[in-house]
Amino acid sequence: MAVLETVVIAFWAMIPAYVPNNAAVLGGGGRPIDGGRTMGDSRLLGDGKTWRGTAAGIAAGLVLAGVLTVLAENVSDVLGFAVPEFAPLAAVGLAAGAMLGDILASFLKRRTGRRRGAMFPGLDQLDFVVVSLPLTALLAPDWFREWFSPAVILVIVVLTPVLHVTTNMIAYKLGLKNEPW
Ligand code: CTP
Ligand code: K
Ligand code: MG
Repeated sequence: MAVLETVVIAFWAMIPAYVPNNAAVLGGGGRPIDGGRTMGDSRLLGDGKTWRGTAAGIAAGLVLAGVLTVLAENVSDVLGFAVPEFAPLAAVGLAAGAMLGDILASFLKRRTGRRRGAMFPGLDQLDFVVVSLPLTALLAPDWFREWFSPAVILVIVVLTPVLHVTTNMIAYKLGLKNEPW
């Protein structure tokens, strides 16, 4: 498989997992998921993980998966190779998995003494990949096998931190996010 093809498929397939994080920033606020509960000296998750942000994130990921599915055939024609349409369960795995990964990361941050907004290099950039890929493999195994070759997964692991750092820096400069990570 050509390098460009691998990169395009990796990026396309991961859009429904990339968008939820940014949508959660825009849609966040209101009641925190942990309801203010603590574990030990720290909040269970913290005020940065809200029901509204999570719902906005998952909804945005599902909408994007739908839009890409409508576009897939035409884009494939133009590119000369196939990009994926999203099976419904694949879309759910990617979008919900991304939000779940982000929530689990906050749980780990609180357990390791990090306050809301503190950075955790590595985890911040890959938390949503670590959960969205296995969840998608579980919910839509055939779809996952068809599109997520080892090469595509490798590109995702390399490309995701770069994209994450870039988009969060932009969101910070625009005043949408409190920290640039
Ligand atoms: N957000 C939300 N719900 C989520 C994820 C994010 O409401 N499930 C919103 C919150 O307003 C959050 C912002 O998006 O402050 C930025 O997200 P993130 O960087 O993940 O949260 P932090 O505030 O940095 O908190 P944490 O330290 O727990 O990651
Ligand atoms: K995060
Ligand atoms: Mg943060």
